[in-house]
Formats: sequence, C-alpha cells, structure tokens
Amino acid sequence: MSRWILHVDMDAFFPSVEQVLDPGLTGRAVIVGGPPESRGVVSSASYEARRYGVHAAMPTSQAKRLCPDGVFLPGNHEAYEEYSRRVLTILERFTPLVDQASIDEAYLDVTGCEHLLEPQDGQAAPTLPQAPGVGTDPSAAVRVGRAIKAVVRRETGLTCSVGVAPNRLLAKTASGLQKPDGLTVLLAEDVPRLIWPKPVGFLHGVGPSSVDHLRRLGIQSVGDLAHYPLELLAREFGVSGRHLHDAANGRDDTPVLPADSAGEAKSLSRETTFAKDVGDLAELQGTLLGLADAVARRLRRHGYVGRTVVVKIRRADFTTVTRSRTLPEATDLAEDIHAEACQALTAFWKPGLEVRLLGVGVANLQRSQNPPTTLFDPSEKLRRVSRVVDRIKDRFGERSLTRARLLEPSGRREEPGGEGDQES
Ligand code: DCP
Ligand code: CA
Ligand code: CA
Repeated sequence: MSRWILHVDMDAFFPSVEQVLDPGLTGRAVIVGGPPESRGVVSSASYEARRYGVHAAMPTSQAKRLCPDGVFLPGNHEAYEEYSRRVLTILERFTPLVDQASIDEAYLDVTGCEHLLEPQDGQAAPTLPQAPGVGTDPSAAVRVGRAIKAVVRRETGLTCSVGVAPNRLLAKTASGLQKPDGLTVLLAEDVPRLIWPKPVGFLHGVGPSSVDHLRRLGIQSVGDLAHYPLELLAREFGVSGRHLHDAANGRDDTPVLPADSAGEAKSLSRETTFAKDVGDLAELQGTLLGLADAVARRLRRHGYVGRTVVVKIRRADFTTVTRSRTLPEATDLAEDIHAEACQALTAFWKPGLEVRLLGVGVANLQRSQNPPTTLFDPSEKLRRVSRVVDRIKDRFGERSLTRARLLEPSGRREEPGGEGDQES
C-alpha cells in the first residue's frame, strides 16, 4: 500500500529553545555547547551563528574565534526535553502513528489523515468522509505538513522543517533539503535528479568507514551506488548491501509505528484518576465504559483499529499493574473494547482492592479497512451509530451525548477545563 510519510525536524533545536525562552536572544548568534576552556564542543548553533561558519561538533574554542560576539550557553536539557514533549504532543493530534526518532525529530504516517487539518485544543476538525490520500498526489500530505508547521510555531514559538515523501528515508532526506523553516516534497522520481549527484556519505547511516569501503569499489556518488550490481554489494557488505542499494534508489518500506522509549508499540489510551479511591467492581466497570468510549472515538477519528486492549490499574498505594487481552479481530468500537477491558479487570479484581487510577488503551494499531457495508452485520450497525455520535460530539462538544450508564453518580475527580482524563 502506498503511504505518505512526513519527517518533522526542529530547526537549530537547542539554540531556538534558548531564543524562545529569552526573547533578547532573537536574531542573535547563539551557540550551545561545552565550555571552551575544558575542550568542549558545540552542540548546536543558531542559523545566525552558522553564517560565521560555526557548526555542531566543532570545538567551542574555534567557534569563539569565528564568532567572538556570539552568545555561548551551556545548555538547559530540561527545557529541551520539555519542548520536545510539547512538539510530540502536537504531532500526535494529527495521527497516532508518530515515531519520535530523536529529541527534535519524528516521522508521521499521514496517509488518509488530511481531513484532520488544524486541530484546535486537542480537538480535530469535524471529520468528513474522504477517500484515503493514497496515490501519487502529495498535496493533501503537504497541507498536513503546513498545518503542523503553523501549530508548532503558534504553540511553541519554534520553527521546523518538514519533508513529505512516500517513505521514511525520502522524508528524512527531504526535511534536510531546505532548512530552516522548509517544507519539501521528495518523490521517488526526483531521486535521480536530486540525490544521485550527492556523495554517498549524504545517505543517512553511511559513515566514514562505509564511505572509504565504497570508494575502494569505485563508488563515489549516490548514483554510482544505485547502479552498482546488488550481488556484488551483498558480497561486500552482507545484508546491509541490500539496504545500501535500496537507500541509493530511494526505496524504504519501514512502517511508521508509534514507539515508546522501550521500543514497544504504544497504545492509544485514556485514563482517569478518582477523587476518592474506588473499590466497587460495578463502578469500576462503569468507568471503563467511559474510557473505552473515548479511546474508540479517537481511533475512529484517526481511522484506526486495534487488536490489543490494555487496562491500567493503579492501586491506592500507587503500585500500578497493566493487563492486556488480544481480540480475535481489530476493532474501533467502544463495546468491544469495554467488554475486553471488563474481563481483564474482573479477572484481576478482588475484594479489598482500592483503585486510584484506571486506564484503557488499545495497542496493535492498524489502519481500518473499508468496512463491510451490510447492515445485517451487527458491528457495522454499531459502527454507523458510533460515527453519527462522533459527528454530534464534534459539533456540539464532548458532553452533548452521554451513555445512560455513565449518568450514574461516580466519584470521578473533575479537573478544571477537562474531564480529568489524560491521554498518553
Ligand atoms: N545535538 C548535539 N550534538 C550534536 C548534534 C546534535 O548535542 N553533535 C543536539 C543539539 C541539536 C539537537 O541535538 O539542537 C538536534 O540536532 P540536529 O542534528 O537536528 O541539529 P539542529 O536541530 O541543531 O539543527 P538543524 O536545523 O540543522 O536541524
Ligand atoms: Ca534539527
Ligand atoms: Ca534532528
């Protein structure tokens, strides 16, 4: 299946955060790095400082000679982490398929997400049925890229550069082609013209020793590598021979899967903290329904289904357990998610358990296929009802419709301006 992938990379990330935090630094040459006297090196330089020839990994002492009037800062990693998280949260409003690749960059699979432009306050714009944006026209993916740049700038004050391409490799290459504040589309057909003339070291993952090895084979440019016989590359480099060959030809079919720090598939989840610890199984099951509802709605909004239902239970003493169950088929229906979550909770529950926090997540996400159109299929009927409910909630707000079961009194803590739920 063809996809549209975005690569979002923040411009001069560390110095830009410094400039946002201290507007007096705007427009100035800002250099973040280790101190010159202890042989420190530059972590990153603002674009103003790069005009003097200052770049990352250069000794700070050399940067100081090139740019004596620059503002030299030791770095504030807590602030960088904080901004990194804020940007990630923005990206996740556009699609759950966000793979953060480093502190300042992420891949997004936005295939079919173009109807989710300009989400406000965590809410996506009303969803209109649309054909998924697969094929050869990048314009919908470009609109998503523009919207991301606008929201990131508005909410963090930072600029980023976005690459739009049919795969991760080309998207990453594209984001670097027009920095800063760029948006670049790179299609497979552009590879010979734009990428083949570059030296092989331009390819990500081709370091100095590979460059030397390739040069000994007479391979200098990316184009040389693309035309080199695959069998000979495989003989020289083993399995990475094929990767090199694919990279030089702009081929990459690695999917964008959301990953947490442990590298596991992340779940799309909702959780809630009770005002008062809850021990009653029926009340907990009722809470699970509201959470399952919220998760299912988010899945449908983004066009995903998931197979694994995860329940998170935090006891009164703060110990936390998760229980997961895998469905026979992937779903985006609250009823399915709720049924599995209830079974998982019931199997775990015993008298005396006091629950402080309850969460429901769905993992193993995949794009929803075109659903069967027969109304004799009971889950199709439910799906249609759910979509109508989604649309009403999109227009009139989250609380406009409530399941009868959720009207029962509960001890859920109401957080100002929200439902006390957290997305994670
Ligand atoms: N970084 C670092 N040491 C390096 C390279 C990077 O500490 N040798 C840190 C500082 C950067 C951040 O990681 O701000 C992101 O690295 P990038 O390579 O994406 O570079 P920048 O974001 O600084 O600049 P660009 O606009 O070129 O992406
Ligand atoms: Ca960057
Ligand atoms: Ca980067």
